[in-house]
Amino acid sequence: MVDHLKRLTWDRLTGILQDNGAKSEDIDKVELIASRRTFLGQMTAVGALASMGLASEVALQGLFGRGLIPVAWAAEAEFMSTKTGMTIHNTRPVNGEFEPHLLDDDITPPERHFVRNNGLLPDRARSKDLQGWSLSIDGEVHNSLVLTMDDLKKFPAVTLPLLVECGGNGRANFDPKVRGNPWNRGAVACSEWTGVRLKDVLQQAGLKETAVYTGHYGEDPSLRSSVPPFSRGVPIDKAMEEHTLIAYQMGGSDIPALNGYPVRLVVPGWVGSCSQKWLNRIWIRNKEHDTKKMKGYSYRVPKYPVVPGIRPPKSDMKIAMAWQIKSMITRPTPDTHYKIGQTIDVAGHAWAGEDKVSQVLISTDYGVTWHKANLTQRPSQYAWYRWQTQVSFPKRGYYEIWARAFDDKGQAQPFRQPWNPKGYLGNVIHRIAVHVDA
Ligand SMILES: Nc1nc2c(c(=O)[nH]1)N[C@H]1C(S)=C(S)[C@@H](COP(=O)(O)O)O[C@H]1N2
Ligand SMILES: [Mo]
Repeated sequence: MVDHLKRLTWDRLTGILQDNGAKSEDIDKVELIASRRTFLGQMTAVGALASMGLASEVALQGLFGRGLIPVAWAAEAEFMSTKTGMTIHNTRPVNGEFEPHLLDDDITPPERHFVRNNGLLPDRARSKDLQGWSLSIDGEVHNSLVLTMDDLKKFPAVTLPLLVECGGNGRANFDPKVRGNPWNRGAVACSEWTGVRLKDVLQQAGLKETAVYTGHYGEDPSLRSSVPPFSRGVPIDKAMEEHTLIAYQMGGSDIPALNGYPVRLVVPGWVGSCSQKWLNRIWIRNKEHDTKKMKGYSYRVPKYPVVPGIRPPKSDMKIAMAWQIKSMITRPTPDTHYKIGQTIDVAGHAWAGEDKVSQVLISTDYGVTWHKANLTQRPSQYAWYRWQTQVSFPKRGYYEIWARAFDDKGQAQPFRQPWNPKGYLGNVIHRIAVHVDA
């Protein structure tokens, strides 16, 4: 708790520095000295603020320093209780994930779908009042549309298990460390989504020849007025793909407030930021969408492998799109104790963005030998695959179970995480600890 409050404080300070015109290089420098998790670091940052004459902000710092959250923010917290067992990285905006052993279900239940918010929860998500809500489709279309919920539900409904994974999932495994939410492995979910195909809606609007990209907008207010609304987009081909949905239900019920009520996009297999929540507008563009979150280092990775810790120029960055081969061990719970020779059920999921998973290999001897896990076919494209196997250990001691997935193109998960400046698309092999007692 204390850790995440310190973290919250640091994020707030970063915001204050930005609002006061500090350059991102300078913020980086302050952060380097401040190393966000230490108390001394926090104090250095407070000192920096004081020297900028921001006395009232220093007072606010006092509030956080005592572990208190301004009452105005408490409403945000109300919805966090719906996510039982979530590891919370931030409360404003809300960011939280689930440990892998809590994500064992083939279909992730709504209360275990991670939360990645850039801004604040829209009032409508709290009140569940559809009055005044509509979805507009405009830009490079022949007929702009303004759809109510009833209009939207006139399109054929589809229900599919689809994977959504934050582009930053796995960031905690980057070395050197990178800034941003320290997602470990749980910012991923394979929920059952109900909605309509984006393709069907775009066809009704009639795409012009000039339509090349989408631009997504939602109802969530930004954290600060100086921050533009969170908006990203996808190439028109991905928008027209039959698994790309405008969803209005998760797991057969309304989409949870924190996950985008009443309507969101689900662009499966791609970085989660493409899946706009609290959706109310899709702007069809005649060029690549060009908001802040599409540019610079945002949701971008180097075009070539870089020396860890070195930021290539912006011109050498490309947009992060589909995920790569990846797996997760959801059984057993890490650090479980077993007896010599006891059979241990090992299981998990594997997925590969746009590609197919071909095999999952397991090692219990630090990668010297490997054996194949049973791989079950997924129910549909963009759902994750289930794999399972059994292991046992003949001698007492500390052991690790490693899982490594391969895709149909021969790509495999790396043993060490390749580095990029913002810690995106992390897919290093998953290792868990087990103990065998005498
Ligand atoms: N309107 C809006 N949509 C958004 C976001 C946001 O902050 N605002 N976050 C995006 C990011 S970065 C991710 S990873 C997914 C997370 O979806 P979830 O919170 O339902 O798990 O939503 C995406 N859609
Ligand atoms: Mo994300």
